Amino acid sequence: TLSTAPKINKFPVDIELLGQKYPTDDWTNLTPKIVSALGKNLHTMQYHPLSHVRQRIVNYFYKSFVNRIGNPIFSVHDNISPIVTVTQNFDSLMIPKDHVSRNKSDCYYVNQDILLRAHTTAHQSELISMGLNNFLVIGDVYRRDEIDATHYPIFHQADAVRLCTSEEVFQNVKNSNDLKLFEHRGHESSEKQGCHSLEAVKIMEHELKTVLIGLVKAIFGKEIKYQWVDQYFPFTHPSWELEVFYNDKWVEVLGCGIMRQEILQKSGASDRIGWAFGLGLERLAMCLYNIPDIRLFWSTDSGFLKQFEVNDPDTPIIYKPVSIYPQCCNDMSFWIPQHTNFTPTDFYDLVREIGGDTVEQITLIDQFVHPKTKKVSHCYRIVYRHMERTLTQKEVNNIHEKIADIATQNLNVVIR
Ligand code: FA5
Ligand code: MG
Repeated sequence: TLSTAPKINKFPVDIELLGQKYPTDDWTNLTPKIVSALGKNLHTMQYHPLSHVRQRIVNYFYKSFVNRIGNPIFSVHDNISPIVTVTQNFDSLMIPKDHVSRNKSDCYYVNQDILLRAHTTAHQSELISMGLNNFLVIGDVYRRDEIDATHYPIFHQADAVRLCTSEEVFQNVKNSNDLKLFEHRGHESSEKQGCHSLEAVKIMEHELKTVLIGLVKAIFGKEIKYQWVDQYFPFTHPSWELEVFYNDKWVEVLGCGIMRQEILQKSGASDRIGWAFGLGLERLAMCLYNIPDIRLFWSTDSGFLKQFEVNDPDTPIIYKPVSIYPQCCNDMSFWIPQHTNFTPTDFYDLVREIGGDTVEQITLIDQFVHPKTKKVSHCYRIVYRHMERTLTQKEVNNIHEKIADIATQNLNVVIR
């Protein structure tokens, strides 16, 4: 018998994501919240803490790997669409058909063939097929997970791949003519894949671990305590995780390993050996800036974002918690007096004097010159927030009016 029950679906038959339509089916499990996060690209948003961490990773790779004439050899891909095929995310990485990570309960599926990438590793075999040997992929990734201080269904990863020829691997070994990358009829062991020579794997492993320790030291400083933990990934062998000691706890920051040779063979790079890693930007940023909760990265609260407004991503910043009480924004516009040396800082000082600790932030949001009178107008946004209690609108209005009065008297401005 035909079922007459209507199909319950949160979305219409087609769903539009990043400007493109996709059919839905009974695999579709996107939620409106996830859909609305697509395209936010926090990792490339100016001044965002995740963008500073991205920049520091990129700078480290640009500096550490240069060719003979001093140019960086790693290419950076931070703008690849997170909407990928099941083939990209799983099959191309030899993830078994019945692996738990493919479950509907773990991923956000657009339909049975398409999902939001669960890791930036999803792009590696395609980029290798394009002929790239050294590259970084940085972007947003999506996993169905609990929401707590360290887990969020959207986070950001940076993946790296480095492929080397036999000459490159053995270039620093004397009399290395008889050394080879590959071994015929070898056996897989805990140390290596069957097809690899032990000497090639050990040199690659050493470079990989040296690069990653250098990276965490470049980010956290020379004193950082770390440890390697053996791990399993379907797409690398051997594989490791790197943990750093932070706030009396070991925190896992990345997974890495020697790439499965089958992946290189299928992507047209069978004459090379490769290493790869994937790390979480939020994990690094939380340790680096002392950010206690992963949800804060999604904050649009200017009290959070303002703290990261620096041009140099190496600037040391320690996050200061924003009060949990709500903000209250009031704007103030005035004509500034002509023929005086009024500066915005004069006004900032006055506001701080009168508003005291209820003022969290002041920003000059607009200025213009009147076409006829040539008078200059400034508009300031004042953000009020008390650290210990909720301010009433009436209280805020009183302070705001007092600021207007005193500015009129002391700075000769004319409120508009
Ligand atoms: C991976 O995603 C592998 N693709 C990494 C990899 C790439 C290994 C290339 C080998 C070669 P994993 O699921 O462990 O592995 O995630 C990698 C990193 O992402 C973790 O170490 C962690 O820093 C971060 N991460 C994982 N899950 C979350 C989460 N729910 N919230 C925030 N960060 C997370
Ligand atoms: Mg892991």
